[in-house]
Amino acid sequence: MKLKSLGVLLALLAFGAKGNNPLNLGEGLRTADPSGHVWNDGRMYLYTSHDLECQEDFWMKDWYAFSSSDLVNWTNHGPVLSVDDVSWADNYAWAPDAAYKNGKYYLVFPAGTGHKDRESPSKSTKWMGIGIAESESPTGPFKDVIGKPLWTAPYANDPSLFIDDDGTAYLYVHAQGYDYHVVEMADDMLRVKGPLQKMDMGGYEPKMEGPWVFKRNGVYYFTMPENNRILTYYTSLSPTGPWTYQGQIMEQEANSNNHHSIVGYKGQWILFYHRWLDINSDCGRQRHVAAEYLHFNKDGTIVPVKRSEKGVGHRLNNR
Ligand code: FUB
Repeated sequence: MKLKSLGVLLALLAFGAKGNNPLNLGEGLRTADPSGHVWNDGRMYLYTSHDLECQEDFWMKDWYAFSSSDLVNWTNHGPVLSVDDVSWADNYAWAPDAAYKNGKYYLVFPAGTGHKDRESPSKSTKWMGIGIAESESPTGPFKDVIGKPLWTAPYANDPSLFIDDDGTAYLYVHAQGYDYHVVEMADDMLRVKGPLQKMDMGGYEPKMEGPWVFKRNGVYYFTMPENNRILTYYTSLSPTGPWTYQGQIMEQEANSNNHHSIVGYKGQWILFYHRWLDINSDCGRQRHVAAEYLHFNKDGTIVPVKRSEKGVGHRLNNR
């Protein structure tokens, strides 16, 4: 009897030690740039980019969707859009985001053409723009209904949509000369309303990418990978600023980029992000999506988050 209990204890310890990070999204599947959303069916949906095995220079071809009700067991819904289905791009299927409006689901995605010449930058032909694809289902397939990018200049990527309580949709991007800008989407979500508008960031505008905005208790949070690596944030009483810089959410990992999203689920706040880990790889560290709980101080500031193996899945209010 004693031996049996010891066996159970050892099994539990071994299971617990493994933890839930990185997320089990599929054997051998390299995912990055997670965008988390909870739609009407109460499941968590994750939209990600997809690294080719041993990817170089972020040549990427398609976007994936996953869903879960416990953040531990994930259903892979497969690629929901590919650059093969986008007439104006053939590469750079980078960080996507999604939104639900007017009874439809939207996937906003960056994609592009050409190549980056790192030795002679003046010879680079790389260009990226933002597209918007539509579907009746959160798991696609999504269709590039307008058949062109939302704009051709400036060069832009890392789009992120925030829909406020009044239904207004705001698009934030990382764009050449247009970081810290925002533009409203037209009601049909297929056009932007006018030019990108510069936001007041309180005088602090470091290099950034991957903006993500969310709202909690009437406060808007503009979060980003500062210098493409350290997750930091600003707060405001409006989705368009003025913003006040608040500092770090998560420190950088070994000089590697990070990309994240923050979403409330079953009574907890969840931070999705990606890690660079060598897991059964022939080519060293590759990107893998992970998740952590995110906590707030009484004054609404964010408690800095540490990367863990345990991740999320426990503590969710499933009632
Ligand atoms: O995944 C390609 C690019 O790397 C993303 O668009 C950036 O945010 C960075 O994660």
